[in-house]
Formats: sequence, C-alpha cells, structure tokens
Amino acid sequence: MSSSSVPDYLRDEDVTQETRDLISSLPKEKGWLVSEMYQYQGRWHTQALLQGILICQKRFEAKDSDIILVTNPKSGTTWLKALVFALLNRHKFPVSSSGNHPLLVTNPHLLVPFLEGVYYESPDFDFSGLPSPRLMNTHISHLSLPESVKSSSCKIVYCCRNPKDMFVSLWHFGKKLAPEETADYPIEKAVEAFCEGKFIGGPFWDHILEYWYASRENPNKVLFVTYEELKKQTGAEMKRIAEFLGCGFIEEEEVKEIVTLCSFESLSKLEVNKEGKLPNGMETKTFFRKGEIGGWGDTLSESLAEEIDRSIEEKFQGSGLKFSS
Ligand code: PAP
Repeated sequence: MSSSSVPDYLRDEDVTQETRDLISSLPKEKGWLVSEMYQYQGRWHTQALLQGILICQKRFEAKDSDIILVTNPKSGTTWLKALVFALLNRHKFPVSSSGNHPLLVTNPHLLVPFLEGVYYESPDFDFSGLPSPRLMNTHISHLSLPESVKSSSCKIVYCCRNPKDMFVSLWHFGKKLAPEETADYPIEKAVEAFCEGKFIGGPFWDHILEYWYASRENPNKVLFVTYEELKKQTGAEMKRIAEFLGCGFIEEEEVKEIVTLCSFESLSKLEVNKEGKLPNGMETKTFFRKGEIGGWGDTLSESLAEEIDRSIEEKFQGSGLKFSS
C-alpha cells in the first residue's frame, strides 16, 4: 500500500452488508485509483462513496434554508467552500477585523461538511446541529440527490470546470494520494475511461448537464457558476452568488477582502493548508496544486486533449453550454 493518506472513501473497505448486497447486483468496472467502481443510478462510484450516497439518500432531511454546494470532483470545491463560508459568516467573522478568521486556521473542507463523505464515515451523523443556514457540499448527481433536497426550497450552487482541467487535476491528485497504485496506469487509458464516462463520479457530462438544465428550469433553486468565470472575475461572481443566496447588501470592500482571503495564493500559503491533515488522513496540500485555467497543457498531449475535446463537443452539443480555454 502506497500511502496512508488515501481516504477511506476511495478504498473498497468497510462497507456494510446492505451495501455489499446492493452492489452485488450492480454493473462493475475496474477503475483508475480504485480497484473497482460500481454503476448506481447511471454513475460510477467507489464502494465507500456509494455507501455514503445511499445513507444520504435515506437519512438526509433538507431544510428550506439549506445551502448545498455541488461540484464534480476537482472543479473548484475547496474554493467555493471557502468563498461561500466567508460570505455567509461575514458578520460573525469579519475578514478585515482580525487575523483569526476560521479560514486562516482551518481547511475549507473542515468548515463545510461533505455530505456523502460524512455519512460514509459516520452513518449516524446528525446534520441538524449545524448552525443555520446549514452549508454543506456534495458530488452527488442531480438525479441521485436525496428527495428532500429536490422538494424543499434549499439552494444549490453548482460549480463546473473545463473537463480537461478537471481531469488533469484529478489525475495529479490521484498520483499524489496513491503513487504506487497509479504509477503503472497509462494516462491514455485514463483519458479513454474519462471520455467513456467510466470514471469516478462519471459520466462527467451527465453531472454537468443535469445541473445546467436544472439551473435553467429553476434559476431560483440552482445557480450555475464556472471555475473559469470565478477565476476571471471572482468579485462579480461572488456577488452573483450572494444575490442568489439572498445575502443582502455587501460592501465593495468586503467583497475584495473575501476574494483575497479565498484566493489560491492566500489559502495555499497558509500553514493549515501546507502541513495540515483532514481527520481521514488526507493531506490538505493535495487540494492546492496550480489553481489555473488551462493548466492541462502541461499534462495532456495534443491528441489526448483532442480526445477530450471531441467528447465535450459531442456531449454538450445543443446544450448552450460552452467551456472557455
Ligand atoms: P475536491 O473536489 O476533491 O474537493 P477541488 O477543490 O474541486 O477538489 O479541486 C482542487 C483544484 O482546485 C485544484 O486544481 P489544480 O489541480 O488544477 O491546481 C486546486 O489547485 C484548485 N484550487 C483549490 N483552491 C483554489 C482557490 N482558492 N482558487 C483557485 N483554485 C483553487
């Protein structure tokens, strides 16, 4: 085993008999980073994350005031968590007033719970104790969201990223987490699996398109933002998020301070994000690599980039959704 920092939810261990019974009937595939993935409600999952999703579907009761941040893995989760946490808590924790803002000493993943991850690790976790409005995140597809999330008036902020950068970010993340297991896996095979949709959480296009259409059908319920726009005009996008969430008036100065606090440059330099570990053993630095738009160029050959582009072209045709870079 390469690394003790591989979180349990990416391993195949410790799932209940109920999950084992269910997965015995599901299609399975050998995966990159994990030995096996299972297809549930059209998406490919590790055993452990699938268990977290099943428990979430069964137990999570959304409240109208809830805010749920949704992403495909490696599409801006950490950043969005930081921005929305700082925004919602700007009165309780003013960024300007002190050097003791929670984001300076705590990794964003510890400030905003990851629904299916928490349910996998603590099936009886009681989310009702979180302060209101409860802020949580998930990678669960729109189709598989717990019923109460769909039926309540809770708000969803979805962040999407150019699939090439998303793939490359995940590729490096996996290599860092499990260097031995991923060492012999050719990137060509991983890109092929990604483009076939047989990748953790995939198909990536279904995930994105479901939330894209949901945001168009119900713009008061789902806000669609992109990593690229966030990067290009963080303040303006943050104000859009704030308006969607009904945060009220925000001083221009406050916006600037939050943007600076949550920037890659600022968060990635903090001790807690350089040397820290999450309770599951994962090193916090694995969430901060380059933080750029179009960084895929240093990892993908031209032909691999074209392969992903073809898949993007085919899958997003007619949707009205365009990816920059
Ligand atoms: P997760 O879904 O596993 O939680 P997520 O935070 O979405 O991960 O992805 C990490 C990516 O976001 C990394 O991208 P890269 O590999 O292309 O560099 C990471 O660098 C980037 N990232 C993390 N924090 C920020 C930030 N504050 N601003 C911009 N990008 C960020």
